[in-house]
Amino acid sequence: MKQAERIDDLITRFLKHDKQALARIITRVENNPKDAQTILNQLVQHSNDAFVVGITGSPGTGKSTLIAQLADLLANQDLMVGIISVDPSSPIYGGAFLGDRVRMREIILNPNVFIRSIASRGSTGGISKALYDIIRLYDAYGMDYILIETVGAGQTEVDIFDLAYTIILLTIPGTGDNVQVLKAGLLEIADIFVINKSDLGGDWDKINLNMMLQSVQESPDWRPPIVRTVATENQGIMELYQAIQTHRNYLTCSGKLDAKKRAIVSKKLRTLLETLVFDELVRRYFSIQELDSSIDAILKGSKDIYTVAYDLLQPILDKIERHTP
Ligand SMILES: Nc1nc2c(ncn2[C@@H]2O[C@H](COP(=O)(O)OP(=O)(O)OP(=O)(O)O)[C@@H](O)[C@H]2O)c(=O)[nH]1
Ligand SMILES: [Mg+2]
Repeated sequence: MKQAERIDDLITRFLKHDKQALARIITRVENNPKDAQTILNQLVQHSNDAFVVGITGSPGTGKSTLIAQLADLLANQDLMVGIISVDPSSPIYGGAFLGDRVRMREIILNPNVFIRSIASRGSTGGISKALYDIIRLYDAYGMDYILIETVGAGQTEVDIFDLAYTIILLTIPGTGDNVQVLKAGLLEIADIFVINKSDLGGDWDKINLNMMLQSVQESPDWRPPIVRTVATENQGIMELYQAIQTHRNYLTCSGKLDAKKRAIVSKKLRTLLETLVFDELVRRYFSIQELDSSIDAILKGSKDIYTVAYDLLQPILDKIERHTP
């Protein structure tokens, strides 16, 4: 009972835009599934229709610097911005989001801006869940924009492609980074390209990127714009914001935004149900020994994995059938 009152109190403060309450609520949702259900259920009516933007690119391309500038621009228009940084697992970059980035430390003091990091160590499913929950909480809190930073390598970026409405890909001039982008299959997925560090060049990179885009896209109804920025000097940030607005309008008018939102909820609900149903079935019907001996049978080559799975499932289906009128 006491626990529930404390959650109510936290939610009251959360809805009054108390950043400390937001931080505590995120922690409660991350750490305790029961609290998560209570909290998220109490917040269902609250949504600000936040627009979710994913920003990805190789390490050091300037993602954090750019996000800080973009957040500043949005906050100055009286918009509220929630930032999520998915920390790369490499210890070299891990945790660097706030540490030595002066702009980031400034931006966090802005009352309209809130930052949260998620460690990408651990399972991909874990990041996906944390991202989904924080996005939902930011939206309920009243954020207008949610900006997610991930390094475009490994598994993590897949999650933002699933969850963000607009994907921005950062490259930098003259590093062959474009080739990496092409290899990673990011060209087809990005909605907006940014050539950051344009103080170091970028004319040729823009032409190059344009050619690459033409070769992969046959007749797109959205042609990704290429924006050149110097994040450290706050140059090109307004153009980037306009490009985001244009993409947002395109998604809204074409019905793709609603379709995307539906796909996100559908996928999330399915994953959740899979876990719940599986856990419940294991709890009710399987013994650890039974599962272990099935694994032994597969390893010994006496049964194939599909047969084992169906053999395990069939008695459960029979039982359910017998109980269904
Ligand atoms: N010359 C120049 N340097 C920049 C620019 N933008 C960012 N930088 C510098 O590039 C370095 C990396 O910037 P970050 O914003 O930390 O890059 P990041 O992509 O977030 O890096 P990780 O999170 O570690 O992957 C910093 O020293 C920035 O000051 C730019 O437009 N021009
Ligand atoms: Mg960063």
